[in-house]
Amino acid sequence: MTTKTQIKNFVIPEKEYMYPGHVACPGCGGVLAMRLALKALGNKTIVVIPACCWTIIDGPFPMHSLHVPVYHTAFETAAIAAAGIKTALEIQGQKDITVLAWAGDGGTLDIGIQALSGAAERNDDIIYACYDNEAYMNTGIQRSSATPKGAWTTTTPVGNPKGEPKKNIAEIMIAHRVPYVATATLAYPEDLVNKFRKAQQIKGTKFIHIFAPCPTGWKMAPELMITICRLAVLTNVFPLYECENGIKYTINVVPSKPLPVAEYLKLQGRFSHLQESDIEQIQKMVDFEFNFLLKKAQLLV
Ligand SMILES: Cc1ncc(C[n+]2csc(CCOP(=O)(O)OP(=O)(O)O)c2C)c(N)n1
Ligand code: SF4
Repeated sequence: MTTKTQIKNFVIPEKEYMYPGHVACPGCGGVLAMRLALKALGNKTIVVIPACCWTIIDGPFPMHSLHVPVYHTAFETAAIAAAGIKTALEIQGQKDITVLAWAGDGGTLDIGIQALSGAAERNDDIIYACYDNEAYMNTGIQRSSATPKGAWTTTTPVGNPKGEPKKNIAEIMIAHRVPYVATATLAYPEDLVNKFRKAQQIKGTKFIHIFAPCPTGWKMAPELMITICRLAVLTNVFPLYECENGIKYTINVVPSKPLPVAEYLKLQGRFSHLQESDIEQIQKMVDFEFNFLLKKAQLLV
């Protein structure tokens, strides 16, 4: 296992490929995620967006907030549409264009998973990024398979919160043995930019899972977005790591003394109904998953 906590002398690229004037809610994690991803990838990028908040955020046609071409596609088709575009570009001899599929957690972990799995099995040459806000936000905060156990959503109301744990999409993609899978979040922007740059250099299917809070759906103060991203990492709720070819793990941040999960939960109204015993149960689950990740990462030292 290798770990790294800092990327020395790394500067976030100044050039912007996203304009102000988009129509996201204040403090939307998905917006900063796209802004950073494009800073990493540059203007020779085509973005494929299925139905999700980003369909709206980009702006009503013919206006749009990105400085690169965008192809809007159906909810379940991000991976296959991106793969088709990449293949067509290659047939035309345009080999230097990155095709980025950019989908929410519903479009990835639920409805898009079969197209994504197909692309991964064929090792289609795309970057697939899932900005994960842990629910179907665009249609009104319904639970998805990325919603964590215990969270309030409009379909898992207080009194009947979600009983199932969050689906582990990074590990599902790692099991496909694709060349590159990584997790990222906005409180570690150098790490996020670095991972997109690395993915761009690798041929085949690359998958990046971005933890991207939604202040509206999480009932949290918009200005806490970065704080919550950092707490997710420092409590081990959302570990930052990479896996190459399904076997070589690198954990990017290993907190020497992880913070209690309660620190992360208490800032979000979607967890305000939880009892002490629920929080203890979540803490146990988080500890188990992080130890399991550490063990997997130690398998091939
Ligand atoms: C086949 C199909 N079913 C349902 C919808 C309605 N729909 C549009 S966006 C959306 C939610 C997307 O959720 P997610 O992928 O998590 O992205 P977010 O909105 O959270 O950014 C749904 C259910 C659709 N467009 N197509
Ligand atoms: S509902 Fe959430 S994910 Fe959608 S634009 Fe607003 S903050 Fe972003």
